[in-house]
Formats: sequence, C-alpha cells, structure tokens
Amino acid sequence: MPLWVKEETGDAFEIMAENYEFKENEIFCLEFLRAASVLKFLPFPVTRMKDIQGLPCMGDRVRDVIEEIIEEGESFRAKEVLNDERYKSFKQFTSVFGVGVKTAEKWYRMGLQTLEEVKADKTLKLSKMQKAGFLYYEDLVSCVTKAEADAVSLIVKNTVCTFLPDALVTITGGFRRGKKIGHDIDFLITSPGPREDYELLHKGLLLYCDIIESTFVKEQLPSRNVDAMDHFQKCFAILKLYHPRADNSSYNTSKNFDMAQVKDWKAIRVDLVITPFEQYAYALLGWTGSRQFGRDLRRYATHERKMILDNHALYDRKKRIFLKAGSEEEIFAHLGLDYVEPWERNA
Ligand code: DCT
Ligand code: MG
Repeated sequence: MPLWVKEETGDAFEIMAENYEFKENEIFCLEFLRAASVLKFLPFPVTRMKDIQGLPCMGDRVRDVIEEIIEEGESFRAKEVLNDERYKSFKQFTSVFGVGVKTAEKWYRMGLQTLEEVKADKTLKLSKMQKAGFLYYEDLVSCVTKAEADAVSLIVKNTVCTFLPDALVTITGGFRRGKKIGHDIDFLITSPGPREDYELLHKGLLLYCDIIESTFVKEQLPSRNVDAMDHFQKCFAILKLYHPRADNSSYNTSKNFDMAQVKDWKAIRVDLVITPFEQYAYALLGWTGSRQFGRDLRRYATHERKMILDNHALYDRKKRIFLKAGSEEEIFAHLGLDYVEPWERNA
C-alpha cells in the first residue's frame, strides 16, 4: 500500500523491526515484520483504523504506528529511529559482510560510531570475513541484479558440472521468488550419485570462501525452532564476476588506455548450499524463502498438522514417521495445502 511506503525512507514497519533487531528484542521485531507482511498484501488501502479491524498481527505498538501514518501521513516513531545515533551506527556496521548485531554492539560500546572510525581503529581484531567485507565493501552494498545472478548462475553451473556431471544446481532465495535485485545469490547443489568432494568450492573464482561443514545427524528430528540454522554443508563466498565486454577493440587500439586502472569485475556475495539428494525438496522450500513465508509454514505445520518441518525433513508426530518428498508440490500436499508458487511466497 503506497500509504505505508515512503520512497526515501523505506517502510516504517521495517525500520521499527530493524531497530528492535538491533536491540536484540526478537519478539517486537517479529511483531513489526508480521504486520508489514499483512499490510503489504491487503487488497485495499488503509485509510481509517477501522480498516485494520480483525486483521492478525495488529498489536498495540503496531496500531500506534498505523495511527500516526493515517493522521500525519508518516510515522514520527519511525523517523525518530532513523535519526537515532545508535540505529545509524548499527545500520552502518551491519552493512559490512561478517558483521552482525553482536559485533555492532561491541563496536558501539567502544565508542565507535561510523565505519571510518572502525577502519581507522588499528586495535580492532577483524575476522577474515569482516576483512573481506571491508575490502569489497562498495561492491557488496550495491545490489545484485537479475542479469548478474544469471551470469553467476552459468559460472557456478559450469564449474560444478566439471566436478559432478550429474549435479543439479538451482538458484534459490529472492531470485527464485522473481525478485529483480538481491543482496546475494543463493544456490542449492545436489547430486543423485554418491557424494564425492567439495573441492569445487575452492576453485579459482572465489575471492573469499568460508566453508561450514555439515552437522546433520542421520534420522535427527526436524528442529522446532523456526529460526534455527539448518545443518547442510555450505559456503558463504564472494565471487569475482567479470563484466561482460561485447567489444574490446577499443582496449587494444587506444595506446594510452591503462588496463590496470580499470576494475573490470564486481565482487558478488554467493551462498552455496550442498544437500543430500533425498533432502533436496525440503532444502529448496526452505532456501527459496521468504524468511517470513518459511516461518509461517513451519508454524502452520506445528500447530495445525502436528508435524515438524525444517530444511531437511517433515516429521509426522502422530504417525511417528518422516514424510518423503521429491518435490515442493509433495511437501505442500503432505501439509494439506495447495501449492504456492515461488513468486507468491514473498510474504
Ligand atoms: N534461509 C534459511 N536458512 C538460513 C538462511 C536463509 O533457510 N540460514 C532461507 C530463508 C530465505 C532464503 O534462505 C534466502 O535467504 P536470504 O538470501 O537472506 O534472503 P533473500 O530472500 O534471498 O533476500 P536477499 O535479496 O536479501 O538475498
Ligand atoms: Mg538471497
């Protein structure tokens, strides 16, 4: 609804949610995120408080913000957050790859407020991930486009297939949901044959790579925590994507052209997730997101079906069996739900 979104400031609810995230207040954070999804998909504009009567996720804090927007056209609470020093510092700090709320908190407590101050402080011990985050900062904060995602997809597929010829490589995350831009590109990799090596994750094209080994234990029950990390082997990487050059004749003919000064590549954040073949459908459903859609689906499974769903499996607690699925359609069917297309999972 246009009412809720101001181009220059973003969504008031997302700002409120983020501020609570920075304060590690998960309950209030989720309250605003849920409200944002409910309002985003309302088929009518909200112009009076009566319009939100009976809607889910409209707690007092949320209603206060809605009331401000109805009366003033914008939320002064959200504006106050945007001008808050702590929020501004956390926003900058967490924009660096490898910096989460915990690190931001630490830096802020040390009296640091801007990224320049962090960079200038030589006493700080940065992790390998954070060093890469600063090194490629400009590239990484600029969004990944669909065209870049397609180019990276080709590279990843080609590379993976030289090692695992029958591998299945699928783009997940926001791009699978039809988004035109993203902050990273997510891939799922699986292969029906026996697992061989993860050497493919180490080959030349990676500027940075952090491999997390699989912690999956056979027959383990799905996690009940809707925000728990999964146990797949994965690699948080930064890939060097060279810009396509249709015609490079000008590079050759211009004598004064100094190739060394032209940066002809962009650093791109890529998540590679390796899954066993029989868990692929569950991993695909989980990694396609959105995060909120995944949470809602898992909550539905728990409360309405007495089942536990995570990125690995679906467990029926009444029958005490794992439900096998070879496709996302089968998972929705197990849950007694109509299939929801990836592009309809944005809330
Ligand atoms: N996900 C998950 N477990 C994780 C991380 C993510 O199941 N540990 C799921 C939730 C959403 C999806 O994977 C992709 O995550 P993101 O890349 O963070 O989100 P996105 O929807 O792709 O959005 P963005 O454009 O910001 O990348
Ligand atoms: Mg993503």
